[in-house]
Amino acid sequence: MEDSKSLAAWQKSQQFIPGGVNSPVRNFSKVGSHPRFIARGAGSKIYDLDGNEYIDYVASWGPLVLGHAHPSVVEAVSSAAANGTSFGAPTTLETQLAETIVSAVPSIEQVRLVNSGTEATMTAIRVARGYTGRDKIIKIDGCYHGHVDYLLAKAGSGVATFGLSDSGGVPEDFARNTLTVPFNNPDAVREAIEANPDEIACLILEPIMGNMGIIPPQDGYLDELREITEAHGIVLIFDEVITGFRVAYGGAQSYYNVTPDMTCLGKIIGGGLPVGAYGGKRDIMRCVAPEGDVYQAGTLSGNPLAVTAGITTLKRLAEPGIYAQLESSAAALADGLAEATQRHGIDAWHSRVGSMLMLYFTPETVTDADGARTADTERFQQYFWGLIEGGVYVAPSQFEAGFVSLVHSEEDINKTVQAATQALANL
Ligand code: HOZ
Repeated sequence: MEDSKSLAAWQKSQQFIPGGVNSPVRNFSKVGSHPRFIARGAGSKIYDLDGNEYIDYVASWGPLVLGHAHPSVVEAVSSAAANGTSFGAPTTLETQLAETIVSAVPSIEQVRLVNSGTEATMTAIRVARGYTGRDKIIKIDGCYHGHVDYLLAKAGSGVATFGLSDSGGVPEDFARNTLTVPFNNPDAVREAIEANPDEIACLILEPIMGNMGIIPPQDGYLDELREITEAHGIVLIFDEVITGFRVAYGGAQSYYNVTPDMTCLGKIIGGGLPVGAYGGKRDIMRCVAPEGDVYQAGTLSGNPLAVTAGITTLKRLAEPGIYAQLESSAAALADGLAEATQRHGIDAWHSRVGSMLMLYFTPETVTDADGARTADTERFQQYFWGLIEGGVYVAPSQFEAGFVSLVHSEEDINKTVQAATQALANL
């Protein structure tokens, strides 16, 4: 496969950008090569500089549920741009997106728009601390909440891909108030709370782990977390940056019918432009400045282009039958992959919730981060290149989710299963 233009682009980018990329997991070093530089995307496909076409399951790491360059999004963003790209003053577009989010997401009575998921989680925790007057927080091993200093302990995504236990540059003092417990283990949460009575401000988690592959909550786990946190006055925060508007219009909290106190959003609500949001109960959100004393601000927060792309995307997702379509395309893909691993006698754990899916190369049943860590990353690397050769683009990491979008056709799914079957046969 021709890749000389991508290689040249990467050689140049490395001179000016660390690792040649603006986010570590985009670098292909963990699959032993250099990244493909993308020239353009259309629908379910992306095209690299060398003209190779791929069926894309990265979907910009989740946001592009409508596919690349969706005509309505492109048109809406173009006309918004013609009216000015940023004002640093309120627009009614922001209220429109906020109202849509409040009507869709059960836990959100008020919401603040920011520029990234990292900003959303960082601020939600600050608000929870301000609201409770407590300092300590509980996070889950393998959950990734962006690159916030004190949340990088035992994080997923790039931290897991690069085999780091946490990040350099974070003073021990910053992480002193972060307690980490395993996923799907409510007793571990109880123990952490008992050991730190009246000291825990919040428990933050991805209700479906999406940065360590895909790990769904076991039956009753989220309900138990809801009960425990409520009993101790601890703010329960769902990080739905990935799952929000992805597994259901109301996110994982409506899918599992468990309502947290606060929710963080990003990705899909920006329709492929930079955005984040945090929201929750009105009495908690009242702590945010200028109403309260918890400060958070941003020059480009609520940016008209990002907000317009978000509104246009959510409008489409609100149409009837959308989530059933995502479910049936993703189920067809997952079934095809499961059949292929079985046919070739390959140890694999297949995980899927709605249109998020993962194939782990492990004989284990993956229920937490330690289970995910048993996956054979060498095997993943070979599989990854088999897919690339077959014209299928997935994240260059065993620990990053795959996303099916509304534009993946039956033909795309069949071609993907064929490419995967060939890749598995060659392992
Ligand atoms: N944290 C994102 C993946 N879970 C990385 C996004 C990117 O590198 O673009």
